[in-house]
Amino acid sequence: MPNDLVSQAMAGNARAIARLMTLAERGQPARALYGHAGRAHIAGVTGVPGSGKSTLVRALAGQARQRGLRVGVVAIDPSSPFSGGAILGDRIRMADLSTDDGVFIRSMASRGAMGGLSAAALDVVDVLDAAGFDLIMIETVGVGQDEIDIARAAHTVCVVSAPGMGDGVQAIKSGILEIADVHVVSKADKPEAQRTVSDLKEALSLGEHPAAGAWTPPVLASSADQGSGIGEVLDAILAHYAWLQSSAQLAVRVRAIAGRRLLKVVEDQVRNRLDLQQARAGDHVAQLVDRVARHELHPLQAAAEFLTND
Ligand SMILES: Nc1nc2c(ncn2[C@@H]2O[C@H](COP(=O)(O)OP(=O)(O)O)[C@@H](O)[C@H]2O)c(=O)[nH]1
Ligand SMILES: [Mg+2]
Repeated sequence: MPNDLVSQAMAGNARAIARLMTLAERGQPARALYGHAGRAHIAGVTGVPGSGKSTLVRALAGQARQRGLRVGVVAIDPSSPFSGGAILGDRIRMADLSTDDGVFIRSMASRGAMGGLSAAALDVVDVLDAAGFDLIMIETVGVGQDEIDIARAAHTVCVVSAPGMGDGVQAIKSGILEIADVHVVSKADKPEAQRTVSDLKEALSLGEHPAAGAWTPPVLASSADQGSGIGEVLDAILAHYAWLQSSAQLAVRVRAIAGRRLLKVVEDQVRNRLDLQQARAGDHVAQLVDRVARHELHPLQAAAEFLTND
């Protein structure tokens, strides 16, 4: 059955795509799908809540469609669902996006994903990837380890900073500045935007300088309200991917992402096994815990026993 769904999804069937996403969210990704994923360009869009991520992603999706790209969006931000409204200042309206089969938008709740949020989110992205979408954007807040892990699983990370959200640049405080391949100052129609651009550039100039031949993350300003700068942001996202490909860094990054993804799944599984079994008194894990508590076993010895015998 899942194999039928996979071939239907690969043929572009939206219901099959949605069904496979639901399975992925439940911690039951269709394994047959994975071998067909790995072709899309995945871009993470992150920043603090309210920084304008959803609005930017929507505008970028419209822009990418105009360029003929098939676009997938996975939004892990239940506070701003992708429904209704127009992309102000843009010729493409939301209604056009929602009836366009070259765009697939999925919102995911950030809580309740079985088997861990980041595993589920990446399995959902795989569905769009296998279904042949060219550019897949993941919107995720840049607060919390799970969310940051998801952003870092993208080939290109775009960090959004909004002007006028208190002093300084929020991305600096939340520690996500260094994962950016592209910086976007959103809401450039606001008078404080220029200040945010210069603060951000200053903060970046204080950090480590990219080595020769390395990618230098650009700082771009965009206004979804005025429709300005959106094309430039998309250009930068695509240029970053082109740079990854031409510099052979793509394989390096893909391997690093795969390693982190595997580690996360192993961690989730170990944690689940420990949790599940601790519920039952007297079982092997509970006994190991008791023996560690009584100082009969060092935690290293108990861990070795757990990993080999459980
Ligand atoms: N002035 C202005 N407001 C914007 C712009 N983009 C988004 N906003 C507003 O900022 C708020 C948060 O936007 P949203 O995209 O939901 O942010 P998210 O929480 O990061 O996804 C909303 O009230 C938007 O209308 C923009 O380009 N200019
Ligand atoms: Mg949002």
